[in-house]
Amino acid sequence: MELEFPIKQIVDKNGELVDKSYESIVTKEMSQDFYRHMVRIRTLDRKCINLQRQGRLGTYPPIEGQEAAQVGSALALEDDDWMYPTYRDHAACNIFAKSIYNLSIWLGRVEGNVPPKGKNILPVSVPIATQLPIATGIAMASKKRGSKQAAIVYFGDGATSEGDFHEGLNMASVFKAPVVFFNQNNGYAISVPIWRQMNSRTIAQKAIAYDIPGVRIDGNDIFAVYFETKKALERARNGEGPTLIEAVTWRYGAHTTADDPTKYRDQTESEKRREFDPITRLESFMKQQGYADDLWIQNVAEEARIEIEEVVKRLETMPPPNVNDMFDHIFAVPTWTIQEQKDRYLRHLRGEK
Ligand SMILES: Cc1ncc(C[n+]2csc(CCOP(=O)(O)OP(=O)(O)O)c2C)c(N)n1
Ligand SMILES: [Mg+2]
Repeated sequence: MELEFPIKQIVDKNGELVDKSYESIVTKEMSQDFYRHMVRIRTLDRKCINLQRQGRLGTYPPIEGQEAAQVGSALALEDDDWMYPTYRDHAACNIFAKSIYNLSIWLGRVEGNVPPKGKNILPVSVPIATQLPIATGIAMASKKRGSKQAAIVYFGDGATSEGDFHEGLNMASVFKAPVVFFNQNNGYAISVPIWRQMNSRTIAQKAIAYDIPGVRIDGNDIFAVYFETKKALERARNGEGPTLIEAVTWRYGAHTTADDPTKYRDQTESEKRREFDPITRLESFMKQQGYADDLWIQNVAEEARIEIEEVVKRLETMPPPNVNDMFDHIFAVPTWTIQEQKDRYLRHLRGEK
């Protein structure tokens, strides 16, 4: 199966352009743009971990290592496409939205789930895989309306063991829904390594069951991510139906800041994966091509640092979360069960029985 679903790569871990058919397609401008976005995201991610450690942010799911998968796929979308993210896809959201709008999710504020006007980004899905059938529905609706909007839905390796994964893919295949199923295989579902939750050798091969294309890509090669996602979106827009993309990547750090990865894996082994890092790889490629030098790289880092400091400043002027929000944004009119929970909780906060 690994042979039938080889990992597609355009630039290898040493920054070598291995797929020469992209020679004139991968430009200086594109490389610089991709690099800048990945550095912004890594700076933001590291900042968030520090803020959490200082008690200035709630539990936070880090993404370090997955920057290429998220930035590359988000940049492949058209402005009015639909995106359905999970809790780990804040990079994809911010890049697609062209604005860092969602940090306050980790402070319990609803604004973090509200994208800039005109951007079709759903609130992050925490219940694993539940977003897949919904994304299929969104794509079917777009097709029914005769629009050219496609949908992309993100999910992890662990999500492929849920029924919703199979329901989403089957329905999308049957109705030729214009949806791209974008899987980030980061090796783990919290503490469970991929080999303990499935016998399949790849995630891409699961597409066979639904007779849709399954593409396995190097998720740390931003060019492979960008171009394969673009192709899948094109197929969707042309009425050819869904595609399953497996972006093979790695999460260096913890599942969330509430998790201790040393309890289930050797972190020195994890750190060795930096050999395949998406940012250093692009940096080597750009230096080899003469697209970047140390001064340019330093400037990008400094610009990112300044931008993220500003984002944090804005974040910290927000008022504390409103407890009503927890109950008020699930249904337009709350069910009696939610109303009861809300009343009980508010009574509790007032110190009443
Ligand atoms: C339906 C459901 N079951 C269990 C959980 C608890 N849970 C939260 S994250 C997670 C692991 C998901 O792993 P994966 O899909 O690989 O995504 P990753 O966190 O690696 O991005 C689990 C089991 C949940 N949120 N929802
Ligand atoms: Mg995972």
